[in-house]
Amino acid sequence: MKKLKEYIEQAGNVRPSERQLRKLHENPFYAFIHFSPNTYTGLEWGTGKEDPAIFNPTELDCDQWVEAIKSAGMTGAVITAKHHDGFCLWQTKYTEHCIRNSPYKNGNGDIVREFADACRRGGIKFGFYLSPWDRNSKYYGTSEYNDYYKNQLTELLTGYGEVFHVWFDGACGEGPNGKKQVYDYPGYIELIRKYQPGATIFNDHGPDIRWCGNESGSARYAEWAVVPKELCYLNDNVQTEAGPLEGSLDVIYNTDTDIGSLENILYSKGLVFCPSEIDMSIRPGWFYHPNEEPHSLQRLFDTYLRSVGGNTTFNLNIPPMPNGRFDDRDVQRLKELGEKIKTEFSVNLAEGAKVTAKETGFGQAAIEIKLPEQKKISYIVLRERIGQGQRIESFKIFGNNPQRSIFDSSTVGNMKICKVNTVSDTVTVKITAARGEPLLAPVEIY
Ligand code: FUL
Repeated sequence: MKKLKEYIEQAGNVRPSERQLRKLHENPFYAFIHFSPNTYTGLEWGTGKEDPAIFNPTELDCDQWVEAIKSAGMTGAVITAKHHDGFCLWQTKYTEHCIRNSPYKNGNGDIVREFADACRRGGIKFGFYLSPWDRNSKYYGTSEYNDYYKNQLTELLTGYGEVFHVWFDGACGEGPNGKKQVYDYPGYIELIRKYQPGATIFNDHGPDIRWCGNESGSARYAEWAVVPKELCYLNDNVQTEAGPLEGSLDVIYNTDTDIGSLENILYSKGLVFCPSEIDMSIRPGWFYHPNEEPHSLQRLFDTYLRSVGGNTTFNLNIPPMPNGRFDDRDVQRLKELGEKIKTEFSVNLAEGAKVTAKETGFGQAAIEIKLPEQKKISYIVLRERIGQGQRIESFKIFGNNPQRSIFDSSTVGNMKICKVNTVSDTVTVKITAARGEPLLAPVEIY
């Protein structure tokens, strides 16, 4: 029993790195931009055989992208410098399958540069996605490919100023020679740390941000940032000893219903801090298809509540059109989303309210917030002091009726937005289980 309690406390003390904490606190909501020959062929996965001559954005306007991104409240953006088709949007030295051989600016353009400059002008962060899967490169499937990839990574890491997020996925299909590649992830990570130590790295298995496991925008009921190292094995900062139960966690996937719950971590060989990212496109496809419509405002807003408000980050894709601009319908939707987020969270009713806190037992506590009068309440926002670890296992929220909770759930983490529909002058948050002392920032009520 003692071992169990000690281990649970250790789990509650697993902490983020500086760069992870900064990401969660300052840039949890950012944009993805999918732009490549696919924009001109209508494909989602290019073959790698596309003629660079088809790539010709005649009205490219990265400032338009940045303004639209900002209007939604996003603070950074990640561009597909290279997608699976292998076509490079910058002037790389390492392949001719790039913008140099396109008609864009007579082959003298560099869209990564135009985009990075626009981000800086507009005051948002710049990031990129360099697909490891490359259906064009002749090196793919051989050890030379890892050098090729690292050379390109170095160009992007050293030529475009500060990078906040480097995105690479686990997609690994055949290259032009029918061979698959063994990716040298540790080698890629080493380069990113060397040239851009502040950048968070996204991959299915960490190190800094992991894939949430779906592209439909849903976080888990229990979305832990503290997870078994068996899943996020690219994160080498293992912060606990092995769990007290004998057994093995060899089979754990991003797509599992439960990842960081006690059932798993008690069998783990050790825990790391690695929150998840929800990536979703504003439209059904990642690339632009003229016949598709943006998702409804309600769907996007709900996804925001469940991602940023569900202890994950949110990477929302907006695909430019063949002419190089965002579609007006997407621009409009982003603006509506930004306005909705602003209005829904404009007046914090808990400001100046009387707050009483009680500790009620190991890992349990209650906080009562008394408002001066009855108010209609739509959201209650909880935040753990995540810099010290993620601890809350379960909680309930009560309004005026102490017999009936208005919201009950599992994890809190960086931020939990609890959507409620009540009229009350009291809000009581009861932490019913936690991995050690629960540490909540002031509760917000809207
Ligand atoms: C996946 C890719 O296969 C899709 O094309 C898209 O880029 C998505 C964001 O990541 O791994």
